[in-house]
Amino acid sequence: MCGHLKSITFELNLIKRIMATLTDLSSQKLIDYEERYGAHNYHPLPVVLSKGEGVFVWDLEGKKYYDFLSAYSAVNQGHCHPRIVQTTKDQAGELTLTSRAFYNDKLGVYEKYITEYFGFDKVLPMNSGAEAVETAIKICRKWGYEKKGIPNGAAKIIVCGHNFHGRTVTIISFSSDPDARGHFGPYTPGFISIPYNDVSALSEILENDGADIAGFLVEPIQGEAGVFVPDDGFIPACADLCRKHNVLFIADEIQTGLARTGSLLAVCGDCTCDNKCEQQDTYTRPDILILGKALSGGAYPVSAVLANEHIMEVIKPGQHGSTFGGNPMACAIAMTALEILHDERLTQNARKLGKVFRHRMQTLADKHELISLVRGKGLLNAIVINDSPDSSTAWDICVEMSKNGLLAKPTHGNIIRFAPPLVITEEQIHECCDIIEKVIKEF
Ligand code: IF1
Repeated sequence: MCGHLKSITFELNLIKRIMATLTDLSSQKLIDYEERYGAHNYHPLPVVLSKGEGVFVWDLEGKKYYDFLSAYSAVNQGHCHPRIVQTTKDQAGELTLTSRAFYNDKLGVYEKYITEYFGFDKVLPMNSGAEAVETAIKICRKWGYEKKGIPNGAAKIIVCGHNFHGRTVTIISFSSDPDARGHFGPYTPGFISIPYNDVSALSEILENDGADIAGFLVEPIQGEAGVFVPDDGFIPACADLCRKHNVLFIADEIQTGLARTGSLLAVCGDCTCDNKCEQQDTYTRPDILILGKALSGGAYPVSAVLANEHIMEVIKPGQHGSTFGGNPMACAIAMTALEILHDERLTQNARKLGKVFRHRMQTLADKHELISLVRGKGLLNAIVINDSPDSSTAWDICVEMSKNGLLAKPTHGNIIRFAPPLVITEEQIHECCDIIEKVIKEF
């Protein structure tokens, strides 16, 4: 009976798709609509997706693709994970939003769950990643004045070159990307940029200027910069320096966290435990941890800032908040999304299949001049295409891969990022490597 229903649903969907192509809403029409009515702040690959399940997405014409972007690592748990879909449906029929003017019956439970999961005293719930980064900056500055004793208005936060932390005015104020910041000034002051992966640059600034520095904000692996993995000792050394100078170590794990890089958080290094961190002394613990994206498995915008009491207590009623932050939908979905990481051992899967993927890509790179470098950790990987960043080679390769049933997107012109949902199997990884190999060979 169940199988019968499934095939009817499938056929209905197929008919719907055929209808869509025959009527007004063909892919080209929808692309034209975006062109005509939407702001041109993106340049998408020309596929129009209308369905997702696990590692797969389908376009309007019914063509099936492996998703190797995972909405920039937001769908680590796979598209439309049945447990997340069920939680969303259940909660949508109960209560969606109260604002924080009143208590709701999910927030406290979620706060207990997520703080125990990551081993922090407190959480501040927000929605988008950029909001969570802004929140961390506000907490850090306030801590600087009220706990460290920095003169009011003088607090500085150290950031790294080629960072990506979001798109608000304050965040782009410390971006080094001309597109991200150009003509959006005047810029927010109070940030000092040092090169990424440069411990001595951090040490020097802290020695010379440490008294006015409140925090150091860093991505444990730089995503937008093209999956740039720092040297092994970089993160622990930075954390040690911060501790020595009474500076908050702030980790933006919006993209790298939640099993993506083969550990629960990228700052956990080689630790494979997948919740309730038990090795807090051995591995680097940020003073402030920022999460987003996969915290909802892609079903809802959910972000969070975690810290211990002596830091979080600087925020008092009326000093920060958001209409949607901590809403019951977000709380229910986030708990399910975190449970899935643990129950399906996605950390371990990402670690194991990441090695398989990089090995296949390295073998390919050794044989083909078109690939000059393979890098990454867990299932956050990239290949560098041996052509100028101004060339269209990487874009053309991505278009060709999409025709062969695999979706990935170039970044910085000549880098292709590969980040499939973490529920992918070894067999599927090999099939995807075959597709990439075929396209590279024919190129
Ligand atoms: C876009 C990249 C990924 C992030 C880190 C904060 C945020 C992000 C480390 C802000 C967001 C996104 C946003 C997306 C492109 C994307 C991205 F290419 F820019 F680098 F993932 F790879 N910190 N990253 O990666 O989170 O406010 O977007 O929820 O189109 O801007 P958000």
